[in-house]
Amino acid sequence: MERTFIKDIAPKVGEKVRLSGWVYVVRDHGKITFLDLVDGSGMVQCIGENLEKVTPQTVIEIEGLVKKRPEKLINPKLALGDLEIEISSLKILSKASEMPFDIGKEDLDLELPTLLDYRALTMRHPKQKAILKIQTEVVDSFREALKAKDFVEFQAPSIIPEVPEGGAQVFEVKYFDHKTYLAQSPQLYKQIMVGVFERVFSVNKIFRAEPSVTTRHLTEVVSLDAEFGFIDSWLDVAEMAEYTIKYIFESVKKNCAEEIKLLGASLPVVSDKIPVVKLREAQEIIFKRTGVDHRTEKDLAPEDEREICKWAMEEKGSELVFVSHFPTKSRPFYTYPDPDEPEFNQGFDLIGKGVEWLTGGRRIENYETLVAHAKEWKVDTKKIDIYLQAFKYGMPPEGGFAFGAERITQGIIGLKNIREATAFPRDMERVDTRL
Ligand code: AMO
Repeated sequence: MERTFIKDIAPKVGEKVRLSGWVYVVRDHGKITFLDLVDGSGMVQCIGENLEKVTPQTVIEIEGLVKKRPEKLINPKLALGDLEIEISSLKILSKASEMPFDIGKEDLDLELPTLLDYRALTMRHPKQKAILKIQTEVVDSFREALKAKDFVEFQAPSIIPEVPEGGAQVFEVKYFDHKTYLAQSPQLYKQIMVGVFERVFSVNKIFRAEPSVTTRHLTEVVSLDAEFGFIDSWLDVAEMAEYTIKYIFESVKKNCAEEIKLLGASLPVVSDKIPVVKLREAQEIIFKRTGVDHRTEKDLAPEDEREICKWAMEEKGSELVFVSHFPTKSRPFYTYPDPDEPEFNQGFDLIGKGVEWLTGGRRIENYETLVAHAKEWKVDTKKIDIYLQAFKYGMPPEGGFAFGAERITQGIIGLKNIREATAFPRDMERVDTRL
């Protein structure tokens, strides 16, 4: 008999099927055993008499009859909670050792280090799987949103010769006899690609040598990057970012409804138009609301990001807010200074639920200005030669943005720690095992 996926049993009531999967929970009632069987597609309760003893996570193959459950035994929490399988035969394919924790609990309730120490197992819990499913949907829908706007995906390199974003947060790579870096952003490459396809995006790993352990920083991040030409203003870039994040929310709502429900999450509230404030305006608002005076700081502190989101929700009905116009000197060399106030630039962040989800902005497209900026920012122009070529030989006014996929997932679900938003988080203290 051919294997049936659990999700496909509903039309087979009254028929015999062969199912394979993992035992999730076992309940022994003397002669009768109840077990929940899980495969890649779903979960179903199975019942058998005088079965061989099985432990949670043991991989089995069964044959049995698909039956409707009696009305009062229907489990409304399960997608297939109105069905059960009456087991006629059971074969063990791979026996599982005794689990180090009870995986059958509604909530795992493990401390984060334990959750990660047993990552191969904890990810099998329905709520952990739900997080990873949402993360996948975030990435898929980012792609879909941009393809619908004629963006072309490209593959950015991971080994780069120069640091585009500035700062010391890079991993050096000994590359034969040369010094190179793990890419902290595909920034320069996506800009080059605007000269090729006009509208491009990439889904890449980026690497940040974050020297601190926080609830929102990883050292390896899935970066969702976009870049496009022929813009009239930086606001066109913010608009595209807004369209993209709203598309992602709609897709998660539509395609991960079960997961959202299981996690008790609710999608962020966004207004028709996400509010936009300049950094200095945001700092003024924060000062007025809290008395905290950060009005001369060059960026928002974490508590400022939380406060400006509170303001956006209370005053504008949006859990997301754009903050623009950071001091030109505090942002990377390629960011476009505002002609009306050149000490501030046309770069912006999108803050969601109190955390930065995205950075973007208009870029300098004029070759001479770009070279002058690179020098002023102490970027070695010889090492970014192919980048500069793209600008010397015709580049339209352009801009772009990058979301951190884990930050979006963390925000949508309301996870306390970003490490839960990804399968194999890397940080200063962990590369799979604790360092
Ligand atoms: P930035 O450095 O702000 O911008 O990164 C873009 C987005 O990536 C995510 N992110 C991180 N997430 C988790 N852990 C980290 N250590 C981490 N670092 C970054 C954040 C952040 O908003 N080149 C620009 C983008 C652009 O202008 O297009 C850049 O790299 O969500």
